Amino acid sequence: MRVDVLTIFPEYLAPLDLSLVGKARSAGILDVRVHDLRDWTLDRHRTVDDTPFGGGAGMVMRPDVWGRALDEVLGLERVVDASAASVDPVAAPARLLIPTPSGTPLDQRTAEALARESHLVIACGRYEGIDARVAEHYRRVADEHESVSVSEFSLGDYVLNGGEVAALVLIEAVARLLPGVVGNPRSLDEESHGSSGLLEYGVYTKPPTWRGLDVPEVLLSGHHARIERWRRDEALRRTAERRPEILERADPGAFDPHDHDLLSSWGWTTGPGGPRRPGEADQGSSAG
Ligand code: JEE
Repeated sequence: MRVDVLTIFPEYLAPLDLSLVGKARSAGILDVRVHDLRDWTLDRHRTVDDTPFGGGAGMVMRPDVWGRALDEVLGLERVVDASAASVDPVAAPARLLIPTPSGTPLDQRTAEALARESHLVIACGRYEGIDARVAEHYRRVADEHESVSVSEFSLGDYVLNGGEVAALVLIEAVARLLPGVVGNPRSLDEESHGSSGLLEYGVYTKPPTWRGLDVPEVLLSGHHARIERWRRDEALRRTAERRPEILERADPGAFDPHDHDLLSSWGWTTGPGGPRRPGEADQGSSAG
């Protein structure tokens, strides 16, 4: 997989040389190239930003600089040449990914989809973000040529100073899914089979007693079925406490009778519509 990152702070991406991502890169599974956006400026001061139309605080990144950079990195100059010569577009479409606080939250499903792509381009903005016409333009290019697709994504509901951390997060989430990257090939399999969308149960190792805290006895018992049930209970308990919306959106058929008993003991109601948390008014689906 090829990943291009465009940023005014290339050194911010230095962690990509380390650990898992670094190994994937040396193994030739992942080819990450970090580009300095200022290489596509034309003025003596290498300007990438300007004041916002309509007023307001801060600066906005200019679309002309981003356009020159993205056309080149997305290989769009080549695509125009190809269509002029009536030759089939060359490679699979590149995916243009734009981190922004107003994007769709990144999730595992998206990471899995991106891991099947051959070329990602991540456009890291700074200041108050990138002129909105950049995403709009490349969406139009996508509609006309199918040589690119555009996704604006977010890491969550908090404000960062730029898209670089989001690029690091996205690359790590995707890189660990690439075939041949994870040392233990069973671990990804267990990841997709084990969870069922619930939060993970707690994990323990030696010593069996540490600072007065014991590893749950069932985990030392060697009784496989009881261990599996305990882990399921723990996953349910954590999910109910920390992320109740996950249980409420889950497939109602995903819960066994023991799950129902547990949820009831915590004050949840379990009906044909799936689990409902305690103290929540019925949101109802009928118009009345
Ligand atoms: C990309 C620039 C900084 C700061 C103003 C803030 C007003 C942009 N989950 C995520 N949080 N933040 C980002 C992210 C931040 C970025 C850029 C991603 C490029 N910035 C910036 C302030 C503002 N707005 C929200 O309320 C409205 C805009 C991100 C991701 N991914």
